[in-house]
Amino acid sequence: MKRLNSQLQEDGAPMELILLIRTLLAGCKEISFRVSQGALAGVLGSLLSENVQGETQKKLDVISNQILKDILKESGYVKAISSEEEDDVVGCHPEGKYLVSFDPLDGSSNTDINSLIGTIFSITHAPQWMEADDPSAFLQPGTQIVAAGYVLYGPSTMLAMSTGRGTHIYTLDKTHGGFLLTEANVEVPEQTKEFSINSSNQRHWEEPMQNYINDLIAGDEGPRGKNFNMRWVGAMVGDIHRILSRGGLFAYPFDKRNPKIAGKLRLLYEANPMSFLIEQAGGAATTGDRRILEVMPEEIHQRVPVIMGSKEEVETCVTYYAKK
Ligand code: AFP
Repeated sequence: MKRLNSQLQEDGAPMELILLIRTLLAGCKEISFRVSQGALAGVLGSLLSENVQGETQKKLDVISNQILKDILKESGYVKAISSEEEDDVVGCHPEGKYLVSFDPLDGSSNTDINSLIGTIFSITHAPQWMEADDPSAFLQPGTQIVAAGYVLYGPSTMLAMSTGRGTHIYTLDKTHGGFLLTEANVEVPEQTKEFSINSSNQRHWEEPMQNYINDLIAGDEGPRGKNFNMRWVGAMVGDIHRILSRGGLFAYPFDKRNPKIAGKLRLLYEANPMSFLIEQAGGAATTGDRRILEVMPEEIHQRVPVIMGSKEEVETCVTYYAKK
């Protein structure tokens, strides 16, 4: 079986990027180990502190953030990091070539029920003229991403990653500690009969999303003329992994409750890396109005509405927004 290193070289990734990815994944392997220990490790439950977005942090979030922060700071390849668990950009090595944005433990509320969680990351070049702790270095659209992926901590630990030459899936072989290629050049089916959305928020969505989901739920008695199935993991990594594996549409749309917040999911370390993976696998990712990867970030914790997955289904959903 092919190892991660060989695939990265085959995809033409520069050596320093390969070394950075390997460093990041060494951190993820440690997180994977801690996650698998569960309650035995004594790490589950809430810390009584809140992160910048006002959510209660779980202990594992804090530990995972610390693991990644430490390992990336020490590597020398990274100029700065931005993390869901850090209020501000963390400056690393002044000569580092790369910027890394990450959500150290996405879906962290799933930790207490022993369900899917994961680490999401994206890597861009670091502008050399900026100070290491300058947040504006991160204000680059997703089209500038040089590598992105997630590590899913599930029954097996899996990595989905792209350096811009297709999306590949690897599985962690815990016997020797390496990621082995288990699916090269993933292709998201263009059509689907499955969707993912937290429909408890339905009354707060804008009209186009209301109409679109109503038509899906109407099934073969409605305008779509076919029945759809629904799945919701509560962790974007889990839902996107399913969509990479068998197709589907994932949405976390704009919510009218707080018009100042454009959605729940964060652009830099959730929407962008997942859009990159989905597009590299032949799918599509949009806010409803435009391609997510072209959104120009205004701040590091920015949120965006997200609709992504099987290309034809995403395009169908967008037609409802066009009628707005
Ligand atoms: P947490 O990491 O705070 O659990 O949030 C997970 C997440 O950002 C994303 O991974 C899920 O798709 C989404 O939130 C779930 O949101 P709901 O709680 O509204 O279902």
